[in-house]
Amino acid sequence: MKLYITVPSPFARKCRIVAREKGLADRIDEIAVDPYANAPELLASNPIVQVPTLIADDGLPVTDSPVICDWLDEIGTGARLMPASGADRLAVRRVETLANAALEMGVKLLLEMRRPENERSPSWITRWTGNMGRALDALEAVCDDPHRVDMGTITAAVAVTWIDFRHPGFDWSGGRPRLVALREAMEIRPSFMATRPDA
Ligand SMILES: N[C@@H](CCC(=O)N[C@@H](CS)C(=O)NCC(=O)O)C(=O)O
Repeated sequence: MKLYITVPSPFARKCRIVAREKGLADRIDEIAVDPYANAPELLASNPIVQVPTLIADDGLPVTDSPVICDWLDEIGTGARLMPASGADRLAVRRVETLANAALEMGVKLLLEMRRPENERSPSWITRWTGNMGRALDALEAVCDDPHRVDMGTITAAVAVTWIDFRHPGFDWSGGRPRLVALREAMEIRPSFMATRPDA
């Protein structure tokens, strides 16, 4: 399999972590590409030219990190990171979705901040920042065990590390001790240490 990535992308990092947690690292070639330059191999497999994009064993592309991670969870070894059904599945999905929401707001904010100063919208910046903070507050409320490893907690830890990396002026940790503890516990796992966004 091939996985198109950028090293800083939190969505790609999540897939790389899941691949390692599920014993699939040796089966996946990670290929760094520049989505913003419309890297031809990425453009050929993903119409919206985003990383991560997985080329599965059948040669067909799989896009969107939750879908890629679901597939890796299914074909890999070890305990399921996403429970197969029922209330447990919904609980993990809730955490995953909140973490993704925080990330999506963080990416919108980053892109806004990268525009020339005279083109930036103060009202969008306020909105994306507020949404990102509220998503983190909601995550704080549900991440009650820093040592649980599943698709939700992996996404939450990836999200706070990326927000800290890309938005160093944003106080993600103040008043969020559970997220601090979760990040500390997760970032010492080999899968996290091998995929640091600042590598
Ligand atoms: N919903 C997507 C989001 C992926 C995404 O936003 N990727 C960014 C990098 S962090 C990207 O490729 N941006 C390039 C672009 O949108 O043109 C996922 O979960 O995989």
